Amino acid sequence: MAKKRIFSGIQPSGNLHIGNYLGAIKNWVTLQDEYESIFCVVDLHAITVPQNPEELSRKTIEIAKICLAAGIDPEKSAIFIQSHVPEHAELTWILNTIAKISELERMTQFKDKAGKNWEGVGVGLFDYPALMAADILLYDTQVVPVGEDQVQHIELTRTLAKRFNSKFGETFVIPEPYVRKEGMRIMGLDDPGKKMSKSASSEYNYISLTDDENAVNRKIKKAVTDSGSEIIYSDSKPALKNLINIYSLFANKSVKEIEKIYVNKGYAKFKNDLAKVITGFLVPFQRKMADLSDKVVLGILKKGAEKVRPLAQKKLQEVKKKMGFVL
Ligand code: ATP
Ligand code: LTN
Repeated sequence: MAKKRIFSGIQPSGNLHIGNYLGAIKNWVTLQDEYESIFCVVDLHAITVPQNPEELSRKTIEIAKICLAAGIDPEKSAIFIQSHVPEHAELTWILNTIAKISELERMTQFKDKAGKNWEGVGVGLFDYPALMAADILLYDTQVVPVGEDQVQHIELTRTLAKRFNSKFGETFVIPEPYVRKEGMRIMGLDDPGKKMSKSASSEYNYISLTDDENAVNRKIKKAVTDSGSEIIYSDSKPALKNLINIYSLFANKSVKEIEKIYVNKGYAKFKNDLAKVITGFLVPFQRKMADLSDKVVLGILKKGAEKVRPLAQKKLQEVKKKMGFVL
């Protein structure tokens, strides 16, 4: 039986943290064996908020390095830069004519990012979900692995695909979101009520993928905990629950196993080991990143674009033909 196809994207902006890794990239690495996988560095999405040009190109390569060092295998998966396949932008324009203002206005991410005075906000930020729909629909994607926060965008993608199909005839595959439970939401180390975020005001909120051993130790030591001294996984102990989740994902141990190890051991020992588990991942990961040259990475990204472009071209031709464009 043919493998199902997945597509996912990641923005080349900000400093990636372990939440991004555990919530997104780690899942991609696992999924690439089971699915035909396409991964995209979404630079066109990044410019929906102002970007410094040098920074954008540096980050684009850096994100690709992160994916490769984390285990995305270019022999198994295609990894490429969104703007290298111009069909993404062209299909976005077409989908713009199908999407409704009221649908885009409802998007939580837009409301969060645009704030109250959204009349002055760029149109690109408003239109972000249409570009994301184009990414997904160009490749007959069946499954879209994403964090919980992106599910609303996939639902909109499904709506647009169905609307197009019913107006112009069967064209797009209707994609399903795929959200892995444990990695779903890593919370801030300084505030387990909010997700770990690169835009947090304190560096004690997150562990960056570029943090060294010292920084990891410092941040884990300072991470807030709940009252009591037992290591138990419970909704009534949100800070500890988050730390156990992080431990579990990095050490590939179940929550139950972790609870068992720390019976009568207390927070100090648990935190000490957690810091070790995290650096145990970060040190070899950072070494692999350092070993990848910009040139090699760009070569891989260009090859990835060559691999997927024919699929995108074919789908876009089909769309244009159905809509009545002269080809
Ligand atoms: P910001 O918080 O600054 O808005 P971000 O850190 O959420 O940005 P994105 O670029 O929006 O980063 O997300 C990249 C990927 O990482 C997405 O798939 C998103 O769902 C996932 N992700 C981001 N933060 C977390 C988190 N705290 N826990 C799990 N997954 C996360
Ligand atoms: N919006 C997503 C990134 C993204 C994406 C996509 C994910 C852009 N295009 C297509 C899945 C499929 C984010 O911010 N994580």
